[in-house]
Amino acid sequence: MANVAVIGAQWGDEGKGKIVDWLASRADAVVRFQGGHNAGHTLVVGENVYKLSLLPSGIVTGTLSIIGNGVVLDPWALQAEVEKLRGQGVVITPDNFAIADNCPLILPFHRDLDGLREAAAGSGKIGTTGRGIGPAYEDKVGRRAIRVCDLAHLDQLDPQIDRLCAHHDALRAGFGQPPIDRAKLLADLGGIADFVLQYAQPVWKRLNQVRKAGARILFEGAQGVLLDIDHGTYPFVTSSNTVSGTAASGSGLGPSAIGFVLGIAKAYTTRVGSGPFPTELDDEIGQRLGERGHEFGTVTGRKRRCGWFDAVLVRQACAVSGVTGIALTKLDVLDGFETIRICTGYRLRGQVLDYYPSHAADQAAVEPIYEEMPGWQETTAGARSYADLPAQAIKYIQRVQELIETPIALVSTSPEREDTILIR
Ligand code: 2SA
Ligand code: MG
Repeated sequence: MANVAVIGAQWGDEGKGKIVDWLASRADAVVRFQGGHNAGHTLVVGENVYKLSLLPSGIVTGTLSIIGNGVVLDPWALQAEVEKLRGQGVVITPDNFAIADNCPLILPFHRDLDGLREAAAGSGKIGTTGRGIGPAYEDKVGRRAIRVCDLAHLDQLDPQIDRLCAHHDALRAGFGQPPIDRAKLLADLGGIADFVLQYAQPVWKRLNQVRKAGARILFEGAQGVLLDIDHGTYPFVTSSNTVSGTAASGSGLGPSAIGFVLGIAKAYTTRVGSGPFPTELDDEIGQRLGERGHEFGTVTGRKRRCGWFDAVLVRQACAVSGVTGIALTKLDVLDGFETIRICTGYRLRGQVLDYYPSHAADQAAVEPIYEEMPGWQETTAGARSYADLPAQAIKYIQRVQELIETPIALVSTSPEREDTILIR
């Protein structure tokens, strides 16, 4: 098996957790390379349900799990997640878990700022997860971040804290907030340092070593291509690059390490937070998709917006992310519909588009052009082979494949690990 990068091909929540878990059992190392604890990956293994937001999914199977430099790490959220999983019997030690020592930290004032900005934005809010992701990436790019390796040198942190305070105290004052409490920040960092440092190392080195030794590496993306800071529905995006290329820069392995890019797409579309969504259904069909698909955020419990499959968006996501094959998930949610629609193009001010334009106003204004197909009345839930699927479901999969110009490699028919159809 080649090294696989798994990325979301829509707005996140495509069911990456299940597919990553399925692949993790065949991998020797699993790496998170972007995002932070804004991700929500649900793994269902037999009777047990594991909800992960920061730890790589391989942790549940005991596979070497690595948080790469491209992630932003909230050390307190990490500690809470490690404790929660240990409570579920998961073993987490420096043998099976490592954190990049050049990974930037999410600090309490990042979370505050995320919340203050969203509250002040009113109807213009992004609908973030409120985890401080954006402000932490801003500090990384602004060269002010405190990184994991700094926790080993807290006595040398003064100049960095000066820079952070100069930047953040001004912002905080604008929201009527007191300046950062330096003593408390240092004490908090001192309190968490040992916990984080036991796992910290130059993971690029470990990854290159295991790669040379022939290990199969799985890169676990979070969110989805349409939330990518460059290619997504800007400004309604997350603050990292979610495309497959980030698997290289966010882990310390070059692009040659990625053999197969597996894009995950739901058989319909969902989105949480604000921003354009051409095929959104504000009617009882949307409601039905949400209920049947249990469309609520793993991390925040937010209700997800639902709509028909948008082949234009997924085709574009596959193109910009170099997707080799797609895993189509939650097919069973479409069971029992009289007819099913697929968006094949857009209409914008009298013109027909075969791609999603970049400008926010155009993204909001496009009207979907639909193709209609008969649905199927049989249940596909739990199907484990192509032969188990109704003819109309197979036609739907084949039509989607044609429209997205990318092979469908897997179809998932329930949250259960083994309810997966391998197509090629
Ligand atoms: P942020 O917090 O700065 O990354 O938010 C910016 C936008 O990115 C969206 N976003 C997500 N969309 C779907 N799923 C995400 N992860 C969790 C999950 C979400 C949850 O998998 O269930 O529990 O609500 C995720 N993370 C970020 C977010 O909605 C904003 O549109
Ligand atoms: Mg999710």
